[in-house]
Amino acid sequence: MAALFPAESSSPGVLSPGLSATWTQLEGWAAPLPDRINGPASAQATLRLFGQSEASVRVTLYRDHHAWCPYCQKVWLWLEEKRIPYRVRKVTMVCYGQKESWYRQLVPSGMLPALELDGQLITESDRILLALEAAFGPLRFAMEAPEVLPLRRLERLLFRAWCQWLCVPHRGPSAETQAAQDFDRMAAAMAEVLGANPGPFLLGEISSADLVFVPYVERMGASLAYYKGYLLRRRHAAIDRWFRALEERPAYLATQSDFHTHAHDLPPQMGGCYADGSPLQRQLAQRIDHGPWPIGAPGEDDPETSQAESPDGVAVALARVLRHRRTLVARYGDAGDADSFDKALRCTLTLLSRGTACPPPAGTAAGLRSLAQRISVPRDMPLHAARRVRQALLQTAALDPVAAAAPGHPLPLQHRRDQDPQPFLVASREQA
Ligand SMILES: N[C@@H](CCC(=O)N[C@@H](CS)C(=O)NCC(=O)O)C(=O)O
Repeated sequence: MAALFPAESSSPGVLSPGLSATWTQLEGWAAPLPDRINGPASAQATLRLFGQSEASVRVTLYRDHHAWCPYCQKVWLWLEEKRIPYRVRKVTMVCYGQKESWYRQLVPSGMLPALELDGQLITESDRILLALEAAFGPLRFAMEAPEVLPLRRLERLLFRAWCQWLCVPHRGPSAETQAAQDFDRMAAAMAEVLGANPGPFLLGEISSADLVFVPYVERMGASLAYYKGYLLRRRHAAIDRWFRALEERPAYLATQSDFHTHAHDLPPQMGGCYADGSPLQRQLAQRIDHGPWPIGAPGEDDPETSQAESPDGVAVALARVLRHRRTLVARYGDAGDADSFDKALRCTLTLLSRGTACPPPAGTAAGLRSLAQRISVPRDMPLHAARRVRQALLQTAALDPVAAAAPGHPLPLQHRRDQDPQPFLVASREQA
């Protein structure tokens, strides 16, 4: 049995092929904690000051733990773009677990987002933005400016056309084609507005109008690639240009998810997402789930992002996994044999950070594959880091000496309680 397990390396920086690094070595290679309070925006931040004093904070944003709620993303982006100091309190969405009772006392419906401004509680994302505009001024154009109102209506029409295409099951090919054309026409209407401006944004420079479109257009791009084989950014150059301009902005990068996360979080939220089963759709879905990433053909633009990985991408990915390593071992390992998954995770991180392949203990492939399917962007880490971690998990699983092909636990379609944040929160409190 011992021969199946990689030995542990004892030297601080050098690894022989097949050896797994120790936790101490891995910690030495991880990126240091970033300055979440005054540095670039981050999904993990709970206080943002933008160089101001803590006493200046007038705003608390209540948003979901999962960093998935589209209405929360809109408000979150607005605060970041305007550089308004704020606190974050995170709440569980019903789809992921039990809603916190303290939040139900504050907001009986349990709906997110909510925001406290100078002690006043406000719900409904558009009402929140109006209140923020009244207190801090608009983000270039106000939500009710005559330039913005027709764009907000266009966003709703685009949203409806997306739902009609994505979320209606079992219709014939001609109705499917019609729904695709209807969506494409609405996307073309957005592209036309973008094309009418000299700048890349809807009204030239970034404004509240763009923030209204961001959350769902991001979800449209991801879900239509996965379920319909339709690449929104390739199809509409002006929308690609808009995303490229957004991806130059640290505020957007911190809130941006990826195709994999959205493709699997949307079905329970939307009441189902339906694949068209075309060869292109199946090929893209396979790549989104199993890589390799980026999912485009070599030499083509990456359909998910225009941003190259940062030089410390691997060290960031490593730091994010290390933060939760004990909880990950407890959740994805075999209850009676935590040691095996501990080693499997170290093998994965050794491959990730040193490029040294390391066979995991026998029988750990299913846990590694389950974890690969549950890395969530931006909740856990940024897009490029998630690709690295998923790839290392899948490559390590394939080296399992007895169960190399074992599949991971399937992702649920009706809920995502497999993503319950509670165990991670308990562990974070214990570490603090
Ligand atoms: N019209 C509301 C919609 C908010 C909404 O639908 N929020 C969802 C999350 S995206 C929610 O909180 N659902 C309850 C839950 O999932 O726990 C707004 O604009 O704020």
